[in-house]
Amino acid sequence: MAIKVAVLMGSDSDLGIMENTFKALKEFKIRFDVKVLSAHRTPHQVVRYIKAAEKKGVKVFIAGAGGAAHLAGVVASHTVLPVIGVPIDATPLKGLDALLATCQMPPGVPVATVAVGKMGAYNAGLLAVQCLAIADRKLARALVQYKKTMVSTVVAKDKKVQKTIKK
Ligand code: RP5
Repeated sequence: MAIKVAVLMGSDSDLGIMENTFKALKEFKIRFDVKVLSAHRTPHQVVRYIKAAEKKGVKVFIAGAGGAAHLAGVVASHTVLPVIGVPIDATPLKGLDALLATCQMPPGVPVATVAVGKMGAYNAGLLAVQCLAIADRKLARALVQYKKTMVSTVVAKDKKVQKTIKK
């Protein structure tokens, strides 16, 4: 199966968070590429990577970065493929800096920005799966099943809570 998703991160220090993106992609058996590249420290390599990924058949980019997090925005400026941005809590501003830098894009260059940190990183993977599922019925069915499982999980949690409070 071809690589459909490219996951970029600004530094190796983002890996612990971005592993949550890998988790979501793996749950749906999506093959993905991972690359550490920085919008500020390796600007030319970022552009080269995007072009090579497009040629390889990548359909969605995910970019995680902290601080002045311009990685997702820069990726979006060089492609017409969907770009999902993951703001990472890497500075004393606790991710608020990265959130604003990732989501406050000018009209014409959208970045689908998820929540700061690991919840957002997981959802970025899931959102990429949802993008791919538009043209993949099997994947769409797997997503429907995923939602059903979520329902049963919450129902089971409720049962547990109900038992606990009746004691
Ligand atoms: C950002 O700066 C990276 O995405 C990372 O979140 C943060 C710190 O990078 P390092 O100094 O750990 O390389 O560009």
